[in-house]
Amino acid sequence: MDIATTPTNPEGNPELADAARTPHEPPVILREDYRPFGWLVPEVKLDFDLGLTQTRVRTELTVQRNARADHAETIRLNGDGLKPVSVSVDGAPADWRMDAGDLIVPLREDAHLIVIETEIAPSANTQLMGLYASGGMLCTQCEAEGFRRITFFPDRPDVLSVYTVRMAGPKAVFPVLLCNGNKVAEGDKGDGTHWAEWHDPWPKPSYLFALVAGDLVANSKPFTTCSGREVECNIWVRKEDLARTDHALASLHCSMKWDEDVFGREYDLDLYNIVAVSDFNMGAMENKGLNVFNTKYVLADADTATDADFDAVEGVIAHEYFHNWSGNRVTCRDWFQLSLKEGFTVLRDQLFSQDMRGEAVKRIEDVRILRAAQFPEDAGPLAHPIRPDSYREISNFYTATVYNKGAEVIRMMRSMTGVERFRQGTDLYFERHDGEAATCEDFVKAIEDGAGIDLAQFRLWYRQAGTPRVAVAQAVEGETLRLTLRQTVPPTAGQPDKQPMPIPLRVAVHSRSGALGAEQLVVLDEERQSFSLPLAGPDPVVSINRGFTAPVLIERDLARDDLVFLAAHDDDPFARSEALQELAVGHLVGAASGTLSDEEQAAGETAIIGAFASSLADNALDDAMRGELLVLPSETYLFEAMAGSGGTGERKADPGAIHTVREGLKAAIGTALAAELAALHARASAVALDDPAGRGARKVKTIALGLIAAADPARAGDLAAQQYDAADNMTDRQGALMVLCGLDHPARADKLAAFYDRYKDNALVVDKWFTLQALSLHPDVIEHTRALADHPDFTMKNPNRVRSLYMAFAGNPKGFHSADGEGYRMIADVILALDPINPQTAARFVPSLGRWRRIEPERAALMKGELERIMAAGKLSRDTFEQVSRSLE
Ligand code: 0A1
Ligand code: ZN
Repeated sequence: MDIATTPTNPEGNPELADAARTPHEPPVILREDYRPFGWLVPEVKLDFDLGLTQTRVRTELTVQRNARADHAETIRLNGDGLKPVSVSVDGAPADWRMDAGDLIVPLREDAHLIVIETEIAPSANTQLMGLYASGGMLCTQCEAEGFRRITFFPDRPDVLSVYTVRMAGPKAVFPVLLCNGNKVAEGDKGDGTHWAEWHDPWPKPSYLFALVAGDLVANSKPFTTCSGREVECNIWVRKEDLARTDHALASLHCSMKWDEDVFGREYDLDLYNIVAVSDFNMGAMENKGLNVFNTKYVLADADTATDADFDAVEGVIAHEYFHNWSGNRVTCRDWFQLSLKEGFTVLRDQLFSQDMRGEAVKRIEDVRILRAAQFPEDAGPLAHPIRPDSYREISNFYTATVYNKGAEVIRMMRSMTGVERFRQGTDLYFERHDGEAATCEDFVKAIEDGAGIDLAQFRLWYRQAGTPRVAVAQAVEGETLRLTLRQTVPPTAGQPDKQPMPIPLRVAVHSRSGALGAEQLVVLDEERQSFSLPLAGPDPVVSINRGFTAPVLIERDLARDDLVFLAAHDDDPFARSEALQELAVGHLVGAASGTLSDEEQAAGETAIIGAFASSLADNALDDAMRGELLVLPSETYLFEAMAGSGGTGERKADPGAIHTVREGLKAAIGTALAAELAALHARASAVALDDPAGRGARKVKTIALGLIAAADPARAGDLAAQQYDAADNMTDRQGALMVLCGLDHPARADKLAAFYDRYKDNALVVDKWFTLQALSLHPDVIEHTRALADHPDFTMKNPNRVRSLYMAFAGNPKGFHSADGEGYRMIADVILALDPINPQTAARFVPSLGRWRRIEPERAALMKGELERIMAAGKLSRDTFEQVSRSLE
């Protein structure tokens, strides 16, 4: 069925919604059906009687008719799995009824007080949405539609209320009681229970509500804001984790300062609490004044966390902090506008991390993530614009498209206006919409007005899905180079025809003589357009999309030598790494498709080995950047390149062939550069943990080991075992184990056992132990993964653990794409087993199977067969139903 034409919307048309609400056909919500809610809820009072197995909630809603909405005789209060214990309006029992989980209460006057009592069972809540128990504490997750699992409420982001919350519970179980805003009162009842009252002065939508009760301790340090206000900052964790919270706290302070300096945003409460919980569906949540975090993004020390983990903690802490303005002070009108807060906040956290750790390497990493996660999404059945038009389950739209492509779209605006004018635009946005629930259109208009730029055509980026392709042709004309660009935006589900979009590209025309051309920005806004650019010298070589100014695929046939030249000499470090990637993609896709002659095969390999040799020898590079230049394109990205445009193309990706040629190239590099790689490994191994060059050294150390392993497994196994034994940090230990896991080396089992033994009490490190084995290049990876599912530490109830084993496996091309379909079957079984427990996490496994159309026919049939098997199982959650049905359309 075409989801975009299913005429059902529970807000706008309850009758139709009911008819469609069978377990098999959850209704489709349409963006164009948005209507303001009939009632305002200026004030909410909540009273919680807390217990792990049973919690009683008393809700007082002050409601007023919304003059800007149609007249309503009733109020619809959303509920999910709730039964009202009592409902009263203005002190008298109400004449309520239920409709598909929602509570409908008749209201006659313009203002009322509604009081509702509900009872919930936190420890039975395995979905981890609403109020749930985690490791003996209680916590909440309300975005997007979790508040309706706590109490009946208009659970939509355009209803903003001031919350006052009182909670009481047994002191021994819940010594710490936290909520949004500030604590205004507390007391002891003298019977073993205590209570606290919290007030949040900032009106907020229900998705930003949070409550935490548990046995926690805090690492605290105040931050003084630019206007001199002192903010108490706390990182709350279990006692045994306290020693690993310094990095999170420091990252929070850096974020607070950076947002003042770069975006002029000051924090607006006297308290900022972050709580780490072990059971969490996502990374973290920006609840006002009380962020709830997955422990993975809080806890870090050198013994248990890698350098990449440290970076991730810094990035997620920053992301949630930046939401205080881009998300909380200015929130979203409806969930179709999700990219308003997420795209903008991702851009803000990326810019922050660029400033903290160096622009080029961070940009390369972010582009790698975009290509690995978002490009495949945009080319597959789940493609959607950054502002989607319809959904059945909003949880399915927390995607790389809404987040990462959303950030790229705003980054393009910034590239076109320049940093200063962009800041004028964001200042105007925050000023104009502070305290409001805004739309993506409001954002674009504010940038237009504040920065003084016409974005009329640019708005297409919000509407059109699919990664644009830009074909590049060049011709020398006298003293200039004529650059001809042609764009195509591929057809995607429900969008067969596309219009050309403005595509900003930073370009420079270098000369093979060595002269480097000046950079300029061109904006391609027609289907086909030519630009005249000055020549820097003879034999021009075009460096295009420098810094990745636009999220597009560049298509061109640049001579191998030109790419080698750019890889060695381009003055933009990003462009250097791009040239190497382009060289490797062209070669590997050609090799996997069997279209290369023996000479081409040899010449390609020689060129890539030469480029790797230059990167190894170039003393001007630091190791962090060198590491980027020594990484081959991921297999997922190679699938995309091999499958060609739009998914309807003739050529299909062959995962088996891609894996073989990529491993073959690694082996060729490892053989040709054996001495250089061994020297690099030795040099890097001598750098101390706290040396400023230590991070880069640790990065190249394991990359070198991986290349050596492809060429000489026995030697690499010995080196890896040495690296493991010598390690005084997790980066080296995990790197050594990663390489060993892929080998049949005697040290493999020993080191895996030693690692488990050392860290068996640390859940986050045990997650790594599962991941290392599920991600490995070992020929028996499927059997290993299956055996790990029976390990006593494995559980389907903890999302981190499920992801550590199965998300890792689904991302391991060797195991997942095993030609007999065993990998596909395993992931389909996981989806079926997990769906009744945690549908949100189950649905996240569907996209890996959903790529079947772009894969060679035999594997495609196996993947599709598994999707059909899931569909036939019936009684699927909304989440999984939507993803599987879209993947089969
Ligand atoms: N707004 C959060 C992401 C998030 C979304 C849904 C969740 O529910 C399980 C949790 C977190 C962010 O962007 O960080
Ligand atoms: Zn976010």
